[in-house]
Amino acid sequence: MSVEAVVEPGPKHNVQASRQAYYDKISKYHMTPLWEVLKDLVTPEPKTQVQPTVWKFADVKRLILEAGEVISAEEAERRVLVLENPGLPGKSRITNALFAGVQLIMPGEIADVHRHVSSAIRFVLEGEGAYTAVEGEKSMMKHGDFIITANWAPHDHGNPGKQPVMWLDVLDMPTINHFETSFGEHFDEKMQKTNHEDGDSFERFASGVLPDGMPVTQNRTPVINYPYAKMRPILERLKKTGDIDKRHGARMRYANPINGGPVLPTMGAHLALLPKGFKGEPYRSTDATIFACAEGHGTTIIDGKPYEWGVNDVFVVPSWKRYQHNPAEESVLFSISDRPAQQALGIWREGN
Ligand code: 1HN
Repeated sequence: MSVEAVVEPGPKHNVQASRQAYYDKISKYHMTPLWEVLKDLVTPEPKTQVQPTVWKFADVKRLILEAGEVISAEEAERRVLVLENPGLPGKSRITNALFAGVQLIMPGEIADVHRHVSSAIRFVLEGEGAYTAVEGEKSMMKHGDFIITANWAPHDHGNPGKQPVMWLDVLDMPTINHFETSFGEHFDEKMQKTNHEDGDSFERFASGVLPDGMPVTQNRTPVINYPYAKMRPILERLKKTGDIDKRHGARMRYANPINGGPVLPTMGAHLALLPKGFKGEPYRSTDATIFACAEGHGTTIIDGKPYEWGVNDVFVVPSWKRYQHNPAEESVLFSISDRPAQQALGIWREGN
């Protein structure tokens, strides 16, 4: 006779029924039993709804150009297609902590001045002749440029050029809304007065000198644009001297030049060159990471499955999922995540 056969169903049923009655009773007092949910709250490893996903630029471009016919930048305020993670439908986010979208600005359009608590970064995908103005600096946007719009920085965009211009927007908005600390406001003027010429903050703060007396405690970079034209040759230097990480390739971290910290307290970014023939070793970390391909094409194995990417494609690796990069030719990947926030809280981990 099996053990189960001697256990009477009655008492067990009574235990469950009496527990449920107890739960119903305490729920009226806004209390619930931790022991029923503890295993979901404290897991042996990070649990995530985020799904590895690739957004192919051919699709994104075709569809956002269509949005250009449906709504003007002015009406939309910001004409952005949200890259919504299929594991987080309706949540306007690509990872739990970060928003990502692709923005289009057509020739002759402007997106007028506003500011908000959410910090934003832009990574320029396609088109030339548009600018973004941030804190009085007007910055022309070119493919691969990495542009910072810090917490509460006034910003507006415009396209006096001839081509549609598209870029990746990443914001820490889900994090700001998690803390319920969102404020935002519009300015009366459509364009900021810009008394700082293009490239001013890069030359002023990232040239190995600083304006005398400048405090070095600022937790965000003073640089508005890290131009691809300045970054790309540095990757070439790393490659030439063999400074190639076995997991990440020849990789740089975008730094706050006044103290070496991350560009923003909530978001950090890297730029990596994956040499021809590179076979990345496996890596994982607790910061779910958004990648954008600036050059080349290849495959990234995420959690055992291949995801193919090419120029301007965007893909996301969830927290703690193992990944390996396999470029099919020399390639450059931009990446961004909430790593600085996790590190500030002492909860960031990496592994292989
Ligand atoms: C925003 O202000 C911009 O200024 C882009 O270009 C995307 C997504 C959510 C909230 C604000 C921009 C945004 C955003």
